[in-house]
Amino acid sequence: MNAPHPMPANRRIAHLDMDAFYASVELLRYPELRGLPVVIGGSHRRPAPGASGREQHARLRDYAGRGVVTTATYAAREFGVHSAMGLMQAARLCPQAVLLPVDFDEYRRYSRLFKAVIAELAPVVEDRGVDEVYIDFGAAAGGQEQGGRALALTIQGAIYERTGLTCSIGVAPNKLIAKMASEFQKPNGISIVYESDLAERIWPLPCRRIHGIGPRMSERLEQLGIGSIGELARCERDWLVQQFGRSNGSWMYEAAWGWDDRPVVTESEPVSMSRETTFERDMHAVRDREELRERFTTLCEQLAADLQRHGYVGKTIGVKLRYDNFQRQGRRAGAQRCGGAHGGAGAAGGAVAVLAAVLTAVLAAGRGGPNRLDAHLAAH
Ligand code: DCP
Ligand code: MG
Repeated sequence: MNAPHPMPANRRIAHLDMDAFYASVELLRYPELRGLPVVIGGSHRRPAPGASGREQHARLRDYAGRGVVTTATYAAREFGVHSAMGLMQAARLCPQAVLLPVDFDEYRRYSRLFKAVIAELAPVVEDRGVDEVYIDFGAAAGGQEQGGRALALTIQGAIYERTGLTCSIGVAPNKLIAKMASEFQKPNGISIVYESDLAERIWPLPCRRIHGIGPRMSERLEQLGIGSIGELARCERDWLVQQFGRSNGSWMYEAAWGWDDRPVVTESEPVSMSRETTFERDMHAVRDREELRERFTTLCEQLAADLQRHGYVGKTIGVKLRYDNFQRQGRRAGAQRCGGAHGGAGAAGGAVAVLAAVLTAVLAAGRGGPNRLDAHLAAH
């Protein structure tokens, strides 16, 4: 079997991702916590300025509420704590962890700072959110040396010097592989991957490590007996198209073969941001109204948090309900748009209220059995 497309020769693209970003920024403020399990999340008060010593900090064991872990230091991750886990569950795993509230303004400030350092060393950088970027090493001085290791080390060192923060960098022939490679040696790691490393370093990984294969798709792949990327690469493209539809099937086949020709784009202001979910069973618009409402509210909250994290405000809000499975996903129904969300649609409360109203309207139209719900918030 041959790879579907050769990768363009000599492309070197880096993916840089900050280590435990929010937590690491907090450690700059509270150096006495370095090396300890620290969890960021919840909305309690931070200690009074000027207070010092470990005793002043809240402990996870004293937490009561429904907040989730935003991120955790590597010391806390050793206890099994991870992003998106409930704080109460995290408290059972690591009661002694220090709990700090989030401070988006401070994280955004450091985000701008580390990106400014990179911009001085490489001209083509794509912003991918608060703590990650792609860098075109082909366009940067020295970017090809040692497969990119020399420039990666320079960037890592400069960021540390100017911010006190560490990051991990993957350098590869394309974005897809670079994104996977930046995780290979976290924290403070550099991984250089060549096209010829595909079978040895990429194929043993589970399919969900491909950016774009989420929990649902990877579950479906598991059901089909496909666990690793190598197993995915051995599937016939046509068979994958039958299972997942033309666009998804072809894309995942090419991804498994490490093929990706997306360029590094300097201006990456998103046109829209969205969250979506797929139900385990078909839902009925009337009978399952309450469950739909709950699931929908969760999506809205996630979306509002995404917007907040990236510092965006939405102007237009839309909802899509999908009534079919992967094979026939083109048959969309119930698409609605709502443009009346001016003045703070980016705020969580506003987005949730407007989107909930749109959903009610969609459901009132009386379509039964959606098995997929997409909530889209478009900022034009
Ligand atoms: N974040 C969040 N909600 C999540 C995941 C992450 O708000 N479910 C925030 C907190 C993170 C930041 O985004 O600090 C960056 O996300 P990463 O996935 O890169 O996680 P970290 O940088 O914290 O850790 P890692 O060292 O694994 O990259
Ligand atoms: Mg990170």
